[in-house]
Amino acid sequence: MVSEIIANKLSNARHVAVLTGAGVSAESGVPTFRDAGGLWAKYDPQQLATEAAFRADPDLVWRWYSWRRQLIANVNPNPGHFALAALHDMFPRFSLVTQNVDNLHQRAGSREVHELHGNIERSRCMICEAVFHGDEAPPGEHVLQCSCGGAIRPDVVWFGEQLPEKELRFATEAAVDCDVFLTIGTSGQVYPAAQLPLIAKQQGGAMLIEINPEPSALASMVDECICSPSGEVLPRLLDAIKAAR
Ligand code: BJW
Ligand code: ZN
Repeated sequence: MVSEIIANKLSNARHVAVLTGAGVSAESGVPTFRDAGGLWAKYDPQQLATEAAFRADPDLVWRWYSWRRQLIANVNPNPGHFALAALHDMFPRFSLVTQNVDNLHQRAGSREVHELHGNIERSRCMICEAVFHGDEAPPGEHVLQCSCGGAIRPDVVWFGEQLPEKELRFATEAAVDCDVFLTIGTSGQVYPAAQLPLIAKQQGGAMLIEINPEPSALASMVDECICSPSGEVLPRLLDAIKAAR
């Protein structure tokens, strides 16, 4: 499953950068977006994941995010998350960038997680930008109001919104600097995150490795694909790197 080429390249790497997507949490029981049976097969992103949708029907959007927050609170990190946390200390530099909002990397022990699309446990006021953590803005049927009168929204990045500038800058710089870039469990369809593997390869000359049971939009540009679930691949990758040293 993990070839000698990949194990050797990784065991000698100076800087490994990782981009994760919803697929890394699939084996924890968190639905992905674009797979058959994924969230966007059942729900319309235009009605749930845009600012216009929230303004049109804040309760609907709040309820949907409340349901997802509760689902996520009741699952656990899987062996893929734990292996990524263990990989952190194995290289001179290791950068973990995620599109996920589910906190599962942090719960598995990853210390520095760069979240491109926010975090579902956080909420923020539409007017004064006050931030609320966890049960400071608990899940429920109706959208909550800030003391300033503004509606409180999930602190995630919806379509048409800018990604957090600092995190995107970090991710871009890591892509340029790394010598191995791992793209794991993402369909590679959402920009600007999907640009990062290309930047790593074209600007940084990195080796691009994908871990995904299905070919993604990035498949034609990757150097190696390990085409199996990340919860199975990542623990083996960790063992293979240890064995190659
Ligand atoms: C497994 C597995 C297992 C299964 N193991 N793998 C350039 C070109 C075209 C469009 C655009 C462009 N630039 C910008 C856009 C527009 C838009 C966009 O990209 N649209 C495309 C969809 C067409 N982008 C944006 O709007 C972004 N903002 C932006 O660009 O702002 C610029 C701007 C400029 C000027 C003014 C204003 C703005 C924002 C994007 C925000 C995305 N938000 C979401 C929701 C977050 C909150 C929430 O969770 O509700 O983020 S959408 C959703 O998609 C979520 C994800 O993070 C994101 C990516 O999905 P991901 O992670 O790849 O999941 P899936 O489901 O797609 O794939 C799962 C994969 O896992 C599959 O491949 C499976 O095979 C695999 N898998 N089991 C490993 N066990
Ligand atoms: Zn406020």
